[in-house]
Amino acid sequence: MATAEIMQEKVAHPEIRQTQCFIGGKWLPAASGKTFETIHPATEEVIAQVAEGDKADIDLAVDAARAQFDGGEWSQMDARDRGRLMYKLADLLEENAEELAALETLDNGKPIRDSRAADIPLVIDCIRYYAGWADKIEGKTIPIRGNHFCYTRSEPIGVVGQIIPWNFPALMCAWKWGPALAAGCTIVMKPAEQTPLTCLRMARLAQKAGIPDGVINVVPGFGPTAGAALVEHPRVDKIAFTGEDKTAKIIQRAATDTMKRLTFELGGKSPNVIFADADLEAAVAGSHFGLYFNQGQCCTAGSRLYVQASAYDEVVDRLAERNQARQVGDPFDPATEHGPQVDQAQFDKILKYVEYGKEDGAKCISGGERHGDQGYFVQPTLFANVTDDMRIAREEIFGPVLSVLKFDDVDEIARRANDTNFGLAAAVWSRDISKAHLLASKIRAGTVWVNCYNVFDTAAPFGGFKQSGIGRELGEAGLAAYTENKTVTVSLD
Ligand code: TXE
Repeated sequence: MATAEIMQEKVAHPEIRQTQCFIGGKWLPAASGKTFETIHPATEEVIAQVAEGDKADIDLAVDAARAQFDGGEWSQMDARDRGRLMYKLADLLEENAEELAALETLDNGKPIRDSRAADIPLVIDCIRYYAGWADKIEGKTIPIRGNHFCYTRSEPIGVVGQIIPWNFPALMCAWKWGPALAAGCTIVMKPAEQTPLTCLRMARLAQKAGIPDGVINVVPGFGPTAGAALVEHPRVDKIAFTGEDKTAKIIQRAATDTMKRLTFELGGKSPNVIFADADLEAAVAGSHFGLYFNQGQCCTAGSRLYVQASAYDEVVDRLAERNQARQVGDPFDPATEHGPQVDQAQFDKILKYVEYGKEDGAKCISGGERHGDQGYFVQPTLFANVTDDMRIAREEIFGPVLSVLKFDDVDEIARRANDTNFGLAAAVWSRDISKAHLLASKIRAGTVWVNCYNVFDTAAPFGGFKQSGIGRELGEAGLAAYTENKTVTVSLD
């Protein structure tokens, strides 16, 4: 069979191997015996029953993580050997990449071409990148006054609770495990209830890689039960959370009494600005990708597209053409570009916003309906004539709904781009490099892309200004979020 034909063949559904809690190296049912269903979003079929962890399971997992941190094998291990185990994990992830990609597509619904080309390669890259950091976390010597020798140590923060969402389940797992393991922390992770399967599979591969039992623990379950128990636990030192800003505020309040360290990576309403002097073909392609990639379920989604007045109509027309051509359908078909939303709740939320757009007077140029009659598919939707006060221009939709707004000059666009409580990402498209740099400096966001969109690299820090988050992930900054700084001062008298 020719290679091209193999590429076009539908990918088979993978076997589901791990569905229980992973605690202290053991695979255990929930203490309550309860399970919950996880479904395939393209067909709404139940694909597995997963252990429904709660407080008792979190308690056991924290005990296991504490035992490794407080004097266990992990705490005694040379940093370079921690790195070696992480390299081994990255190799095993690579060997099992095809299975992991299929599992991600089954649980989340994202097209297999994306899981294969983006999610899983980025997972491997992240673990490998942080493996290299393990033995390079250094302190300083400081010339203080008097006859003293003063130095700092970067020590692991301790047992970390990690709570992740469903939009990039395996990748969010890697973003959290990578820096935590490199720093020498131990982990209790709660994956999203919609998508627990790749995280559990990755835990099995970590076990095979030889990462000692209890260093990584995974407790699947729901937010207000398992998640809340982790946040409130007195022997957990830090919570790293990715999800909705409302949930982060609940976590912030619940973590007050134990004064846990908190890092948050939250939502956005990212402005994407196209000047009339941009390469419009590239700007349209990048803006289309910047919103519709992953069915719009990206915290960085460029959901407010501002186009300079003289280019406005042309950009809207070209975006509409791309939407017509977009292949929506079975995510296991390698030709599919656009799969279903993750679940009924997200599907309902998105269609509600489509109605808001119509009610508020925006012009629906393409899409605006459910696709088909099975699964949580929403057509790629494009609204023109959107104004800043409309709900579709202000609130995070987290779906394939693009709002196109008009602007005239640079000063006006900086003010409008910043008129939001969010500050995660932004983009500028222009051939005038000074103008692009000027606007990049004025936009209050953690990431600004110039003449590109959604370019992520494990080495570059990522996170939000304002209510898009606290702290940074990835790069050296992401590592710092898993260490405590200790100052040691020695008398030389
Ligand atoms: O998020 P939640 P949901 C945004 C997006 C989406 C909306 C709702 O706009 O439409 O959030 O999605 C756990 N204590 N983002 O409801 O609830 C939960 O179990 C501890 C943006 O899925 O924040 C899951 O593991 N944990 C975002 C995780 O938090 C709790 C990605 C995220 O779920 C908890 C996802 C609690 N009280 C959604 N309640 C991004 N920034 O990428 C829930 N959780």
